[in-house]
Amino acid sequence: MRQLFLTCLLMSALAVHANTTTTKAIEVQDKKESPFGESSLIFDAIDEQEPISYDSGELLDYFLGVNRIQNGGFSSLPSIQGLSDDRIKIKIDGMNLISSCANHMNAPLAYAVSSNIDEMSVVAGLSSVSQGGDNTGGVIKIESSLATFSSSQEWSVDQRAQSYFKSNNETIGLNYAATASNDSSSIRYHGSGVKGKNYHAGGDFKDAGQAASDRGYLAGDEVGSTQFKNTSHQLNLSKKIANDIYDLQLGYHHSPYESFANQRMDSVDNTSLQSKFSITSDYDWGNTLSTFYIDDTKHKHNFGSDKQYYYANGMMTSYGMPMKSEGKTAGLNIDAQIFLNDKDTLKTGIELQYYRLDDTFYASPTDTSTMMGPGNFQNINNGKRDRFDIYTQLDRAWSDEWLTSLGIRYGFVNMDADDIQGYSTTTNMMTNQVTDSTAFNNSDRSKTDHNIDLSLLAKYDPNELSNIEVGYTMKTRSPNVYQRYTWSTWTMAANMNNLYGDGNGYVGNVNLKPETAHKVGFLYNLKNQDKTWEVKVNPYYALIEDYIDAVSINNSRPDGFRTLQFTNQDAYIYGFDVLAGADLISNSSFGAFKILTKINYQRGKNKDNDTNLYNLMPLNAIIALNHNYQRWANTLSAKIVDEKDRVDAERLERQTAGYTIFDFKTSYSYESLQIDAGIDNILDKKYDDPLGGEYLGQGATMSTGIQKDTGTQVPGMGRSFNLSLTYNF
Ligand SMILES: [Cu+2]
Repeated sequence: MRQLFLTCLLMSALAVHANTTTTKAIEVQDKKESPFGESSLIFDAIDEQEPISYDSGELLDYFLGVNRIQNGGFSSLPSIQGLSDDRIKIKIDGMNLISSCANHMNAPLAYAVSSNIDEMSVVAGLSSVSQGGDNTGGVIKIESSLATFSSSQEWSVDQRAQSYFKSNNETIGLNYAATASNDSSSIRYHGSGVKGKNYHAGGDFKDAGQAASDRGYLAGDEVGSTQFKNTSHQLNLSKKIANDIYDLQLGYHHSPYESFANQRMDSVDNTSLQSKFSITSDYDWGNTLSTFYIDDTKHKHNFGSDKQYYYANGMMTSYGMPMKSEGKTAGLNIDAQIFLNDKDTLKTGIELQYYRLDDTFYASPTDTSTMMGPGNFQNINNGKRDRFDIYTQLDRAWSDEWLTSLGIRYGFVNMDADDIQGYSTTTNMMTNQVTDSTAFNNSDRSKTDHNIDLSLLAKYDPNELSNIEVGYTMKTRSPNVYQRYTWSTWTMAANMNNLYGDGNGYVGNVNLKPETAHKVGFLYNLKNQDKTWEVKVNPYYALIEDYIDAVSINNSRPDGFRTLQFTNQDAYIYGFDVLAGADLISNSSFGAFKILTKINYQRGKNKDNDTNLYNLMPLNAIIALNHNYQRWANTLSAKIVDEKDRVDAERLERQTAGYTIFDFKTSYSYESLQIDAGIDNILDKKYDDPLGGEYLGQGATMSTGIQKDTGTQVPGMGRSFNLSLTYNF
């Protein structure tokens, strides 16, 4: 029901009101809605979710200012106004999850199952310090477990079962949710499973043939390494006692495989165990939310079924390249909102986070040389990133027209990593392992950052029909463990450390500093008298000091790719986002028609090396025509994307051509049954995905077996017929 998304986008303020009945937190926030808080969009658990989606990142496409970087089948990386990946804080049920993989295969959205999302909000413009620290790009909040209690002491049970099918990659998904509740207790379970094959582009983008010398056949339009399988279970036990709601959440996520078309390796087993305990308290004087969470992730990496597995090369013989990363995260957040008087709300809180990471490349048991043996290669040994944050923010309603929000946050980040070793401790063997590891082990790796965030926001609301929001924020983020502590300049090892999907190799830098984004923005909302049309315009400019970018340290690799090292440089990003909607026909005998548009433009430059920033979406627009008639809803939409000709020369980013794709969706509900159907990419357009990265989905991907000059961008998905059936009982 995409039309509901788009409608909500334009009615976000109204949507907040409309949903207050089910969500206590929103009810309170709504009394003093902060500037820029309005870019959020709320949708109800069952009625307004995207039914045919296994990647919750797809839901983000419809938020103002957001683009999605495809990353595997179900773990996409959001990009908000040009900043992406872990520059964005993604909070799922209050948990700040960290990706424990050298390619960010288990990015946080991998754990947010679309059918299990109650509420999603994006602060795309300027985020106040109370929204979260340790980010420079914005905040995405996902709630999957909002406790709902019935009005009587009698227990009642709600169940929902859904299945869906997507023709292009033969995806089959099933999910089931059950909630048993009375007026003070709630037990909720959600389980899901999804499995998809490789997807097909809108036409041939490479020659058909064997995926690799020891692998099967791929058609010319088949995008290698895009198959996936994922299961997830979540249980919530909630209890309301007086003014408090206690919630215990247990989650288990397991993916036996998820292949990556833009990485040299694939995920061959990812298991995450998550638990969370939260207390939400609501009083006359304000409210508090305390969340304690633990995440334990075990991730295995190897060559999936389309990448060469057997390497025999002189002395070196190896079967696969087993790698394992293990991440442990524990955190405590306490946030309070205190109504000081009718004008002032004080928001204050603390955040503690503990994180450990081990990332190991196992010795190849059949490798008799010292290239991939005899010992294990320690990519990260006991990496540490611990944080402590404290913030305070004052939101003040000066009058009915003026609202301001002033906040400051201090973040303490302590990072470290233990000594490492390569496969061999005695010989470089053309890999530089001994030289690099000795230099790393002799370096001072314990780093402490003191990060300051500021938010100064104002909203002028002269009448019901227009308002203006304006502000400045300073946001600081320390590097992640991979950016600071990966150490090997050896092409093969560096290739394995790639957070960007560009095919290059990356080397960490222990002397990296935190990056600080200074952003100014302006948001103008305008409606006409009878509210039949609405426009939102959001221009912005961000100057990022010590932007964590990379410079080439090896321009002469035989495959034409590069090996780069992380470094701090200065950068800026500017752009604008526009959202507009109008009722075309309100109430005819054929129903109501509405037109909606989202326009997104951004440019970014690295000032030090005078290149464009990597992975910025070119100018793009979505235009959608919605039709609603009784229980029937339809949307026909066009996504128009300009050519990408401003690219990052340092990373050899590819240019991509412009394209337009059309989608159609229809939804009909009858009693407890809901049927959704649609066609994605109706014209089966073949196009290069501007944010798709380098195609590494097949072949000898390990070292230098793929040539940059004969390569290509990962193409987008061709036509797909989709169907979903949802049954509520
Ligand atoms: Cu991985």
